[in-house]
Parts: sequence; structure tokens; C-alpha cells
Amino acid sequence: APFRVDVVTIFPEYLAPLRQSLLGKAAERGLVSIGVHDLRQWTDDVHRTVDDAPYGGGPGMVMKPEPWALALEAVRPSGTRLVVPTPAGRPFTQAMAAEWAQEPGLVFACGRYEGIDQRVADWAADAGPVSEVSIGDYVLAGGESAVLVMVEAVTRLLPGVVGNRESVEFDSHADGLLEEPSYTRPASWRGHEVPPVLLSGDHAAIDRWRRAESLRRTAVRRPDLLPAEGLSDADRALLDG
Ligand code: 6GU
Repeated sequence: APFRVDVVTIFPEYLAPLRQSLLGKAAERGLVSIGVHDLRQWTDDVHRTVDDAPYGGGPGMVMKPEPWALALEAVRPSGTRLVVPTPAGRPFTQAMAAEWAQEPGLVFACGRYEGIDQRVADWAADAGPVSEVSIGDYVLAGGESAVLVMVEAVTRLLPGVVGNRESVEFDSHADGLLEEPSYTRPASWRGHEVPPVLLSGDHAAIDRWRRAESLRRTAVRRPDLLPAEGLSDADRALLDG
């Protein structure tokens, strides 16, 4: 069966990119199936109200629980993970993407305003796993763009979605370090040269150079990703050059 993605949102047009490019092709090929649902179809008042003022006071509006309960009862198969994008969530990681890609599908609940009444996530945990996740330390207006990010990260790991398996296994973060820089022809371009070792044909030397560049880049840009227990003697020697 295809990997199933359902998204509930008050801005269904925002999810149009899910039907394009890599994902659109995966859908056409039957590897992924996508449903986008307007939360307002589960309202019952003439104004199709989805939000209300926060208890306790304060700025902004909170999404009401009742439409969310009806929506999730309609679209979430029992046991399917519910993902709630929120800047107050746990950080989304490649390891999570890899775990989620092993599951039959995902349901995303996009909040706007100041978020969704917390009882929705609490109640939804009775029917399956619930993940409240953030895609980074900045604040977005809503979860829709975060859903685009997470769905792309997960679906490119599904068997058959990306042509070149190696480009999935060797990419940045798969081994916990940043990827080294890459180059193609011409060897000399506007006064900038390709590192000569890459033209040497010495594959052992190329492997060492790539590892050294990966370590160097990680140390400069993302020192938090280096192993807390310290580098191996071989990696330490490469990094120290
Ligand atoms: Cl998942 N949602 C919102 N609204 N803002 C965010 C985010 C998610 N991740 C980082 N900022």
C-alpha cells in the first residue's frame, strides 16, 4: 500500500506543492497518497469558527478543540501517528524522518494563531502516537510550511521515491556529520580551482580528503554535531591536518 499522508489545515491551498515535483511523481507512481482537508468542513456554525480567545487572557486566538476532534475522527486511521507542528515542539530530526518512513502513514494537524487547544493532542494520544515537533528555532505563522518540510524529508526515504539510493545513504546528517563540498567540470573556473586531489585518481587519498573536509565543515558550522565522547584518533588526525 502507498505511504499515506493526510493534512488538516485552514489553508488547504498552501499544501499545493505536495502535488508537485518529487512528491507529485511519487504520488503518480503510487508510492505515496496524499489527502488535504479543510478544517472548516468540521465546523457547524454559519461563521465556520475554528478559534476563540485564550482562557487566562493574553494575545491572539487558540484553535477550538471540537472541529479538530471531528476532523481527526474522520481522517486518522487508528494507530497512525499524529504530527502537530509547533514552535514549542521537540526538534524534528533525520532520525525521526527515518522512523516515520517505516510507518504506514502520517496525519498532520496544522495550527494557526497561538496554536491548538492542548487537550486535542492529549486526547489524540489515546488513539496512537502524537508528536509535537518544531522544524527550527524561529517562529512561523502556521504549521503548513513545516508540513511541507517534514513530508519531503520523510517521503524521500521511502523505497523507490529517490532514484539513487546512495544519494540518500550518503547525504548530510546520515552519518551525523555535514557533507563535504562537491565539484564538477570545468576544473578551473573564473580563477577558482577544483581541489587537485579530486583529479588525482587516488581513491584512498580522495576518501581521506572527503572525511577531513566533512569534519572541518562540521567543526566550523555545527560543532554541536561532533561526538561528545571525542573523535577517533584517525578523525582527530584528519581534522588537525
Ligand atoms: Cl513546526 N510551526 C510553527 N508555527 N513555527 C515553527 C515551527 C513549526 N517550527 C519552527 N517554527
